[in-house]
Amino acid sequence: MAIIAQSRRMRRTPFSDGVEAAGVKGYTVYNHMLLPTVFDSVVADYHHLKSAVQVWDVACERQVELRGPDAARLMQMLTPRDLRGMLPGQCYYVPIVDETGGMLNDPVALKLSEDRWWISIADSDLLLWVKGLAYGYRLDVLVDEPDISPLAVQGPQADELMARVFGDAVRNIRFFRFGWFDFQGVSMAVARSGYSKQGGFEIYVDGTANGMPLWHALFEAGKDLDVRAGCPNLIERIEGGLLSYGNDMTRENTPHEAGLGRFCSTQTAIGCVGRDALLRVAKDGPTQQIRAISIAGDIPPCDRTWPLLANGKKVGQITSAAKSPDYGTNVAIGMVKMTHWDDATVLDVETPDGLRSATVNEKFWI
Ligand code: THG
Repeated sequence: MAIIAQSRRMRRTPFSDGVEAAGVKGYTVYNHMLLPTVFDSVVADYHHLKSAVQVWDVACERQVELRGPDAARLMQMLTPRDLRGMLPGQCYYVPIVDETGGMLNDPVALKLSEDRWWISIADSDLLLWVKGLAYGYRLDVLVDEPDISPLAVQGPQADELMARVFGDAVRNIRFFRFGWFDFQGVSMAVARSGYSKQGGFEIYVDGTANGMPLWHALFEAGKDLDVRAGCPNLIERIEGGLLSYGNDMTRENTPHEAGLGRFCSTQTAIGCVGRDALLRVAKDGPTQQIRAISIAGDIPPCDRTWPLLANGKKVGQITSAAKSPDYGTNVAIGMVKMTHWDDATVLDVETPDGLRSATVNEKFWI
């Protein structure tokens, strides 16, 4: 592919200078912002992520902030996950749906207080939908995108590196919880979360100007830990079953089809705009659903959907795929019709390079 042009619409991040100095080799665009995809090679990055610690510029995980007396009400309008038990300091993975039950995003929500929330969004313009609801329902809430940029620290040595910069108390942060930690006089939310299964943290860096000082502090503190710049890794996230909105599911899919039924409590999520639609489809259950799939042989990069076939008839599609060094096969994510979604079902997949054998392989994600 030819080089993609740089411009203001493709926003840089507070960490872009550090990312470039670290030798970034590829980018994607996510929420109209640069997101690194490779530093050394995807395979070398993968092995390093699983054995050391990486600092990731995930500023493209933009925050939609809700502030005001109606913030909690608006938040519940967005998601079929029941938020009544959620406490300040918690993060929830929340499917966001429209009035048809179609997925608009799959963010992490942070409850800062009853009347202040951050929605850490995946790649869709959720701000517009949220602003529209707030305006249309005349809610008493401010909706905007604050100058907050997540920086992830991921990998087996993440606790050690974070403790050196923020103090030993970060070790006590529990999974999907956050606390407030000081960096050079600025208080920042630090959560135990991140788009990998290797463990780690996300620092919600407050203020563009604080980005590079924190970047440098992490690299200075982690020299002997072999800390490197990294990024969400395609292979590792497929192995771990972490979904990518826009790739693995879109507005065409319900949360149940996306395998996110466990994050829905539609019956009690009173006020969710997609509630009626989801109650209807949740009753019988989905007729297609996301599955882990292994693919034999050599495959090209997956830059489009690949049809899944049974006896030549389409029964689904592959939405993400990559060769896994540790699993010794190509790992993939696909949407499969219920007639063919049972574990160990063997199908054909039509890649741009020809037919390959594909097997539904539930054990990847267990
Ligand atoms: N962190 C933050 N914001 C984000 C992401 C993130 N915004 C964009 C994108 N990632 C949103 N998508 C996901 C997908 C998966 C997870 C988080 C965000 C995730 N899932 C865990 C899992 O499935 O194992 C845990 C879910 C749970 O148990 O609650 O972490 O990564 N800030």
